[in-house]
Amino acid sequence: MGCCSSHSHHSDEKDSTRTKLNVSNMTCGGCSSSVEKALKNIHGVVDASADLSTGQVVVTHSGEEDIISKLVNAVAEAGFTATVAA
Ligand SMILES: [Cu+2]
Repeated sequence: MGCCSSHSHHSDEKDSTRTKLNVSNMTCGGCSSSVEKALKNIHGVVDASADLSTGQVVVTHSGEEDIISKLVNAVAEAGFTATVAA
């Protein structure tokens, strides 16, 4: 016990994953901020950053299995269509 001096983890950050979503019909800053807001409301989402020019949203989130469908559903509820980018 207590032998791991090199073992300093910063809680959640290590487990976070990034997923890129392609979101259709975001046409202005209002659209991208509603999408970001919808995503950030999901438990497990750390950050969401939408880029209007590419239509892509980069989401930083925890590694839960079902979170991807939560992301897609939240975007749908905000009135947009999201697909997971390759
Ligand atoms: Cu808009």
